[in-house]
Amino acid sequence: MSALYLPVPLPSFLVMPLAETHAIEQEPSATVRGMVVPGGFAVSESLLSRLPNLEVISVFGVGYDGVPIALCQQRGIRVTNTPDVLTEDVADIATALVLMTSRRLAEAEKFIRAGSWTSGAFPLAHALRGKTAGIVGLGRIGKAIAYRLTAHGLTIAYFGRQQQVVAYDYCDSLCGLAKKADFLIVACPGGSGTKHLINAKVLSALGSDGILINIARGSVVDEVALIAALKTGEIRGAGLDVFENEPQVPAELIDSEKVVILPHVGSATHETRQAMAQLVRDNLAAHFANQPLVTPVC
Ligand code: 8YV
Repeated sequence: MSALYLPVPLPSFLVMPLAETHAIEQEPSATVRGMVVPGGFAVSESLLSRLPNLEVISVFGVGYDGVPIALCQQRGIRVTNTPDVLTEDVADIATALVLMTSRRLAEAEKFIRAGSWTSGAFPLAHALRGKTAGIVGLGRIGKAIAYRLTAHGLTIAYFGRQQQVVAYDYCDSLCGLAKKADFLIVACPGGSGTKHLINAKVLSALGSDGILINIARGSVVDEVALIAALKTGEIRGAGLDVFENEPQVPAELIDSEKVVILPHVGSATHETRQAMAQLVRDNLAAHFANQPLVTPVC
C-alpha cells in the first residue's frame, strides 16, 4: 500500500475510495509517495523537503499555480490536475456573474426579501445584448464563457499570450481590451506570471461603465486597486468568485452594493466534483501502475 499525504481535508467521496488502496497520512514523512492537494494550494519548498520520496502530486482542480513545477521537474515528481471536467460549470458561474452584476439580481433579491417591492418598483438595470465581453485568457474555460455570452448577444474580444484561430477579436494589449470591454472577464491561470495583471491602470481603462468578473484566481487582480476603483466609481461593479486571500474577503467587498461575491463555487457541483475526484484517482492509479498519466502537467 503506497502512502498518500493529504495536507488539508478533502471531500470524503474522494478520500474514502483512495483509502481502500492507499495508506492516508496526515503528516509529511519519508514513507509518502503521493500527495493530493486542492487547486491553488501552495506547496512550499519546505513541505517538499519533508517528502523526500514523493513521486506524484495530484491536484484536485485545474489550477496548479500553487505547485512549484520547476522544482518538481528537478526532483522527478510528476504533477497531474483535473482539466476539462470542470470547464462548463466554471463558465456557467462566469455567465451567472455577468447576469447578476448587469441585471442587479442579488440586489433585486434583497429588495423583495426586505419588503421594499410594495413601496415601489426595483430600479432599472443594464441589458447584455450589444455589449462587449473582454476575456483575459482564452483557454478552455475562456472559450466556454465566450460561447455562452455569444448566445446572450455580446461581442467577444480577448487578450492572451497569442492570437488564436477563432472568430473573436484579439487585442494585443490588456488595457486595449479593457477599453473595449463592458465586462472584463478574468479566465487565465494564477501564479507569479499573472499576479496583479488586473491593476489600477487596467481598471481605469475598463472605465466607469465597466464591470470586472473574476472566476480564475484572486491573485490575478490587485484587490486594493479594485476596492479603490469601486469606491471612486472608476468602474461600475464587479462579480467575484475568487479572492486574493481566500477564505478571507475584505470587508470593503462584502459591504459594497456594487459587488456580487461568491465563495469560490465555480466547480462546486456534485457532478463536477465527482468527475474531478475520479480523475485524481485515475491519475494516481496510472502512476502507481507505471502507466502514462491521464492528465499530466509534468
Ligand atoms: C476548486 C479550483 O475550488 O480547479 C481549480 O483550480 O480552484 C476549483 O475548481 C478546487 O480545486 C477544489 O478543491
